[in-house]
Amino acid sequence: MRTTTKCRPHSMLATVLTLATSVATAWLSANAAFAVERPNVLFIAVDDLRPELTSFGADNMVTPNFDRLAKSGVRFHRAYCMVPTCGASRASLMTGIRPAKDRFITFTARADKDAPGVTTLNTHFKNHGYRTISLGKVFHNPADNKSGWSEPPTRPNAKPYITEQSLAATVKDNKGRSRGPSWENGGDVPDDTYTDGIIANQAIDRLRELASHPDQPFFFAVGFTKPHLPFVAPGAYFEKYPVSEVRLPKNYFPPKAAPQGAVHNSGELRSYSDIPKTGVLSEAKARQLIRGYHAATSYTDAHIGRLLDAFDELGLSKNTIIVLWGDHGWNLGEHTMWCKHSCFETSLNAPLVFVTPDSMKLRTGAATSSLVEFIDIYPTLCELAGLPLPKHLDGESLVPILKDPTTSIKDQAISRFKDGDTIRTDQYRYTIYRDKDGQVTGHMLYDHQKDPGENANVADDANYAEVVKTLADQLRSNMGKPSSLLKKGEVSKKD
Ligand SMILES: [Ca+2]
Repeated sequence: MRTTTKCRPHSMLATVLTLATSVATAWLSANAAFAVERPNVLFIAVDDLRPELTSFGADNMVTPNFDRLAKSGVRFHRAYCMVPTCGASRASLMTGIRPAKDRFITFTARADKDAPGVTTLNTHFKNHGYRTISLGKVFHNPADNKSGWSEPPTRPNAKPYITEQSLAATVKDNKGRSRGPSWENGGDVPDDTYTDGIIANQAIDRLRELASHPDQPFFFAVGFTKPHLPFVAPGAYFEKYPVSEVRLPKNYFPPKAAPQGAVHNSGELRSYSDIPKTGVLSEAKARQLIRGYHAATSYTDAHIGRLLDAFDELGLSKNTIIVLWGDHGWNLGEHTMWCKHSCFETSLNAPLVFVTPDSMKLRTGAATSSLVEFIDIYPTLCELAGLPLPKHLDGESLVPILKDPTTSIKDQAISRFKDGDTIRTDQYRYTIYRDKDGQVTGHMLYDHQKDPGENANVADDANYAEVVKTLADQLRSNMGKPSSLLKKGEVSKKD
């Protein structure tokens, strides 16, 4: 076990607030600490991006722009989403509060419905004089927390498919939605034939306009929509991944002794017209999907590159923080599973990068293996911008890690999905499943020192009995408390 250096930024801030005579004074004090007054924030979300990027250790990816961003800041190799599905992950991140069994459950979860009255991240910046803008997919539902933006959110949407072949293969799924193939090679078409090219065009225009008002700080959220299914991109991005070089995961098999239901049926993928409803996908189909996901990742990478080019050209790096996050992980055939929606590492680990202006004197070009959670993004941005921390926040500021990437601020990352609650520590991932009455229906433990692929559940191995007991206690005492058990006026907080 690695030695943990505990930092408690909440108490540091509390000290600042005690000494200050007003919030405004505290704000100025905190900013003075970073020598950038009211820094802008460029907040980049990427839908369904798993940490399979060159800068995160991949040897098979073409992601020069994610890597360029990662190398100019601090990249977090062990960042975990709170819930591995779009709406719930984003609602938790934007409120800064933990999910629970009755809060932030599904892909349609909304912050303003599940945590009414909570000051979201964008609202907090708006309340402190920032111009807050949402372009693309930020909250899952564009109507969520609408009042927290200075203007109505915009979400350009191109047609999902363009080829005759895809259009002919489009069918209605069991929810009545039109579903075409899981992937499409668009051939020789302009990049803005698809949505992320359009988002980038609009984001660049908006960035130029924002930069022309230097007296007005901004919080600009740009949400890219790929590599989320379907994996569509112009042909040039598919050509970066020759078919003959596409590899299946080493563990294209279910884990040994995993509880029933831990490996799901990849339901989200099954609704696409080229995917059989049940059964393990053929290796040929698996290779098509892997290639498509990689092509869609490189496609979005190119558009992040265009946005970064504009950012550099406008000279924004001197006073703008960039944070980039994928909203959760993605299974690309590991354990024969696809999509997210599970309590395995591949569903929960997602990319997180912070880039700060040079004058803040924080680290650049560094990687950290500290365990962090997406609820930590909100307090981190507050501290960097010198804003007071709302009392409801469950996370911790990551600034100590941005100063020294060997620092740890917490001993565990805790996530959940539906009936599963899961804890990741330095060495282990342990998950407990319960039925609706709270009775335990199964559990699984993976020893990452011996089994980083999570291929053998050892929860019932007598040699791990003490580990299981310790982790179950640690999970119980740190997981989010259900909203139904909170007292009036409380928002979340663990037990
Ligand atoms: Ca997502």
